[in-house]
Amino acid sequence: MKIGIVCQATAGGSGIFATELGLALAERGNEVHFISMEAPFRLQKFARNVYSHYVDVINYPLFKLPPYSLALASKISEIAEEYGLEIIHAHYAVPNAVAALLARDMLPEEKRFCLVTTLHGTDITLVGGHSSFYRVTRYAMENSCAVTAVSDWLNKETCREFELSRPVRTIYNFLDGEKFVPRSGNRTALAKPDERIIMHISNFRPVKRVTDVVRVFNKVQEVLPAKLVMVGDGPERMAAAGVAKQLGISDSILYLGNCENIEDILPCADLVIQPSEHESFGLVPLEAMACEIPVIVTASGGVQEVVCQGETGYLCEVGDIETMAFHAIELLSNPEKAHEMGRKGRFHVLKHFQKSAIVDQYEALYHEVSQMREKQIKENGK
Ligand code: GMT
Repeated sequence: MKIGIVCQATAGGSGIFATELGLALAERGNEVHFISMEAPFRLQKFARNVYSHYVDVINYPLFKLPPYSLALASKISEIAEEYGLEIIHAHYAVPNAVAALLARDMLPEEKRFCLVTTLHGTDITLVGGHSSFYRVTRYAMENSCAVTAVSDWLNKETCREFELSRPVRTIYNFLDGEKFVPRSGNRTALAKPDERIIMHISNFRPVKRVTDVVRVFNKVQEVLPAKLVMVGDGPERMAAAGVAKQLGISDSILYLGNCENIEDILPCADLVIQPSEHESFGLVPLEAMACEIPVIVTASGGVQEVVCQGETGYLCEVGDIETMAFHAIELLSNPEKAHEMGRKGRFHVLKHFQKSAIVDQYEALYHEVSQMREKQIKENGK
């Protein structure tokens, strides 16, 4: 099929997942066109059947903010027409799905594509729920050919918050189990031989509660030698650094910034911690589990469908520093237990979040919506 993937280019789970999905679809022989502001984070330079198109936004002085959504809509429409795209798969409702709807309406009837919208989390919980975006988010969902959510939790949240007249389907995110594998990483580049490594990976937005990471780490390093490795960047990085300074532990923390080769860094960790306010899925814990690393996450959102309590990691209450630190110390001082949990984690990931099974679900959905559209065209022509 000819498929357009519209996604965020910045380092964030939705763009990363959209990139992995697009590459997987291209490997299966589909023609995949990425449409985004710039090269999506983690998109390789060249891959067979993959094309990239970037949106031009002019910054005319009359505008306080350049209208990116309109330029995106024009680009989607242009590419869909030029390449005869059958499907546009928008990741993140605003502005991607909304722009795709406008793009579809700009095309003549016979050239219109089917729009599949995948909700990733903050597009519903933080952005879509806000009064400035509520109506437009709802409109995008009601007018897509199909809407999917990355967890049952997000599915339910969406239906509750938006009272949609149509069902949302859950399709979990997947992970490439051959890319994320347990192996001995280059630990010496990150810590001394006797230090245990706690890792946090995120885009350092307020929802990630990165200062909790530092506070948990502080309690751990009081008990055993440890290093905190922070991967990623974002608005809360300075807050994390500030708390570390107050606690006098700045020297025990490494900030690596954004890294594309997470699969090389993750295996160096002994434990991954993600103490988010909520997490609609949790790609990072999934990646960690695939590398056989136990995880500590918060029992809030769809991540509860990803991590099994006491089996593949620990789910703690949001903000419960004491319990998170307790489990971190327990795991770091008992490598056998941590290893057993890690092993179960990888097994769980390969069983429930396997790439091929989930790409099958998306392909089946594309075929289903295409057939529905053909049927509709025939009926209209009668
Ligand atoms: O907030 C982020 O971490 C980025 C955000 C995004 O849309 O880029 O991530 C969301 O989508 C990911 C991929 O589906 C999920 O794994 C994350 O759980 C989700 N983030 C939140 O719900 C906070």
